[in-house]
Amino acid sequence: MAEEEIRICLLQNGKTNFIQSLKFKILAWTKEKILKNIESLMRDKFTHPKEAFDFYDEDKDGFLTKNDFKNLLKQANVSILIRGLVAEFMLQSFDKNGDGLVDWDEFQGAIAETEL
Ligand SMILES: [Ca+2]
Ligand SMILES: [Ca+2]
Repeated sequence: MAEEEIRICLLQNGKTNFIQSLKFKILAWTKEKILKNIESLMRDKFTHPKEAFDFYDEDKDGFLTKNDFKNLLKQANVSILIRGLVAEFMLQSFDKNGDGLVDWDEFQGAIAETEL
């Protein structure tokens, strides 16, 4: 899904439906494109996923936050228009114990699932 389609989606839907619909489109789009962008980012920049994890864990407390994911998405060239929603989605899908943070085990597990 192209950014243009997201904009059209924004225009076509009323305010009530729009977040829901946008989220749905992003879910479909995420797996296709964003993960590919992240995959190439990881390949270009890091030799091991742990390196990536440590890099984005800016305060080195062993957890990634929503902001850390936003930084990652920024470097993966994800548009600022959808970065917040995608970061939220990534956080929710990576965070297995629901504490709102992603630790190394959760990160590693999510990466294994997506075959990055
Ligand atoms: Ca941290
Ligand atoms: Ca967690």
